[in-house]
Amino acid sequence: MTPLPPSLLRSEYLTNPLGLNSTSPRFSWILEHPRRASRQTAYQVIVSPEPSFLDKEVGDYWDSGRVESERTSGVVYDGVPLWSGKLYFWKVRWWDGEGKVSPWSDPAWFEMGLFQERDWKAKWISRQEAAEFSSRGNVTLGVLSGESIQNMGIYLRKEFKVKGETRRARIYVSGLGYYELRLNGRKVGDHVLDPAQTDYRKVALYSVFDITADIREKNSLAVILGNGRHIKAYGYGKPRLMLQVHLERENELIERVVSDETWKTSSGALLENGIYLGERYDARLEQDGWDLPGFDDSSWAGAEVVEGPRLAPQLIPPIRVTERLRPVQTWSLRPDVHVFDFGQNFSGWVRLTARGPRDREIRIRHAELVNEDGTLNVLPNQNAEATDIYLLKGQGDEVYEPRFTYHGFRYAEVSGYPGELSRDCLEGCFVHSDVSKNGDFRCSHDLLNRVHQNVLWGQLSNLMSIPTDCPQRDERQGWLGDAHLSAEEAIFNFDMAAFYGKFLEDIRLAQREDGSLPDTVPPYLGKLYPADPAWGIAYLELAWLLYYYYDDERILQKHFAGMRRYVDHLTKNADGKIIQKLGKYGDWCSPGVVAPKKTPLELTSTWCYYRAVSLLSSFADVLGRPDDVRSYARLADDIKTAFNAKFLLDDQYAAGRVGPADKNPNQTSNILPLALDMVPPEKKEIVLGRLLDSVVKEWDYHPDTGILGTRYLLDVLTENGHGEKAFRVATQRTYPGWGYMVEQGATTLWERWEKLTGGGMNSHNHIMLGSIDAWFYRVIAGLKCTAPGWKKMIIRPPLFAGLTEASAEVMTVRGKAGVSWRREERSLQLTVQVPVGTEAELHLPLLEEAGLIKEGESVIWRDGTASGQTAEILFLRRENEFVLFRVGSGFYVFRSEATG
Ligand code: RAM
Repeated sequence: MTPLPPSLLRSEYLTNPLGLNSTSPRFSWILEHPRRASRQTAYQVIVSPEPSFLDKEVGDYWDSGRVESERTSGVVYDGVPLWSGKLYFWKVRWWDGEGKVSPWSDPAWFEMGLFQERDWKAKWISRQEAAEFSSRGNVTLGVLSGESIQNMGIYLRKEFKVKGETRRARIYVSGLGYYELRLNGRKVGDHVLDPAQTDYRKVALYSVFDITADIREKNSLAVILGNGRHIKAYGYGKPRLMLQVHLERENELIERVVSDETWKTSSGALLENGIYLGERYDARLEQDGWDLPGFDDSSWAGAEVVEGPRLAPQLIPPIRVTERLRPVQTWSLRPDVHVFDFGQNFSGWVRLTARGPRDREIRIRHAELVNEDGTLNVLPNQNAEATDIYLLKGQGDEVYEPRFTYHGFRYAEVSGYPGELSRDCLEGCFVHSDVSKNGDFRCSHDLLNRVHQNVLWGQLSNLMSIPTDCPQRDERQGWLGDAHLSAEEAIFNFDMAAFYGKFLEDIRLAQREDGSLPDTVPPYLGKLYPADPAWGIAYLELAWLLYYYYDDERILQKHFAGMRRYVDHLTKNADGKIIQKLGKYGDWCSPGVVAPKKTPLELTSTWCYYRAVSLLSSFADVLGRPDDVRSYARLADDIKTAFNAKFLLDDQYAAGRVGPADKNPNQTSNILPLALDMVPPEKKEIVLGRLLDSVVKEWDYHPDTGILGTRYLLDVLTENGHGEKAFRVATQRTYPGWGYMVEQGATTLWERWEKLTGGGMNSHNHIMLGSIDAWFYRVIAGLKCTAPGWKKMIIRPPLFAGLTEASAEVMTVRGKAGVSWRREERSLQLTVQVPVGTEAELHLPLLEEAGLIKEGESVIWRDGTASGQTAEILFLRRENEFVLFRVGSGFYVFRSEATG
């Protein structure tokens, strides 16, 4: 049997990437083989700008030759230098364990970005403030204070002519804070809230669009700029644009159209825009045809050339409108005030269709909650006005969708609507970074399925080109704690490689000379240095997860120096190996409180210090730096000793250390050292016992944990033989717990365990308690990655009373890993999919001592011993009620039967 051609080819992270800037892009592919237990033993990659060369199997830019290697992801280009802006093709074939070679894959392609500074001929441009005043001076909406000028959309335009046929046309564009780009009257691409957020002092990201099909003889480029995060309050100036069009003719000559002082600028219908504020769009001020060739822009002012940051390509999935929701319920508060319930809390905006008299003003307010009388409860929005206003021009059906704002909401209140407001007039647009769905989970327990859905909605609502804490209030920042605590769950569900890769770069750019990091990245809030170690550790945790799940060593290489500087910064702040001063939030938001009352900040900070140093030591190991491995391992050991000496008192950690009255065991203080195996072996059972005292006796199977403890609670219970108890905690419907939120009508996860409807910290769409979802994949479905890049995995269906089936699927870097199991009274069926190159350890439950286990038709276990051995299914050992086998790649169907 010959291996199948590789499929799903990716260059760098993406299937069809435009604008790569790494001069050594990486290649990945997925393998399939009709035979079980297959693995790649060698590969060959060829690269050429000429597709016809690939047909002849010639890689004139790179021919890797036959490389003996199992690597199927992140293979680094090593050919002749690549050209800026050029298109390349590549393909790959592979050899299996028997030395048989596959056919070549279909070709894939990638295109380089403008990675040399001299490629950029365009200039950053904006609109002169003075002109803005004079042209808007007679608009009497009472909004022309200094701040509102900031809030006005900036309109820019430029026409150009093209002779002859264009073979290839590209636009490279960045507009800070946000832009909408139009070509010949139509929006280019489907990105919204572009570009991705960064610290604009240091870098701005550009997108690349293929516009070959849209080029005419006469063309007009039109751009609206919005504020986004590029605002004075954060130390940035007014919005600005950088744009470059490349046109390629038959004769290969490249012609450019660039942003410069010849562009024209004006204000327009977008009178106000702010992420928190919302928009005010006055359709009466639309200038017909402004985005078409031939428009008379003689009254428009010339653009002003301004300074701007360096550019880098945006390689993360763009923010898009990914789903359109219809209202599920609606009611009226007054004859012209209506509330719409979309049935789901989400991030985005409302698309409005209206027909009515000129001058009519329609207002849309957004809220996560409603009061008992049906009015909106906007308290969770805090200072975010979250109101979009549209003024009708009075010409037929008018459709309005905001551009430069977004809201976190389930309910929208519409006032001022002319005529009958039917449900068809409103659509909820779900807006977030459009990461591809990579995993799937389902089980027989409805409540857990609902929690899983809430996690998905919460996770996506908080992917806005950076991982945010919430989408509704005037915050929405890249809090590092929230980011790393939910990252493993995100990685199971979505392809996060590029997204977190970009965020790590944001973190790196935010690092100060002294190695410290801020709590939020990009550091818009400025003041948040140095981070609480439980937030700052995101730098290492995210790098670790990217390495572990995506086999991405380059991430470790790239950030090793920065991560080491962060660890050294922690060391500088340690006193006798204990970090006393850096903690600010610690085990944030445990039941009933925001700041931790039971878990000391020194404990969480020092624990993170230990964790960071241990991670750094293992990164050094991956990167082949033995001295660093040893020295950081030694340091980790010393921290552990100091940690135990300071916090392990009376057979438990930190009891009575915060409040003198609090002598009871505290969950998080005990969970954290157990999670990292820091507890001295002779004390482990006792400490675990104290944790169980709290979870079972004091809290009746509920968490008394904030975001740190929650991340590890279920895992610590499960890994120490109390999976059944963890399951009970996970399935509680009473306070505090995930099921309690569901019972209270939550459609996302909350920031607090409590149901809070007043002001203060009570977002109903936070993701920081979302780690439970990773536990669903690993424990409920029983699919666990145990070596970097899913080289190894363990499949182990749990035997929890009340759970009869579960399944999960994950698209790993090696291909699809899947498990599906179902338990009946006297049997358990388990189907397993193992990717090529992965080794799976299966834990098959024995339903009774004299049980029988079969794979397909062959018996592999009978009467207490392994039987019918095959090369594909290797018996390992028996562990209590589980029999362990090892299998290679392929699809398997097992059945465990009670025969007695
Ligand atoms: C809140 C955020 C976030 C948390 C910080 C410490 O403001 O919502 O979730 O990380 O506090």
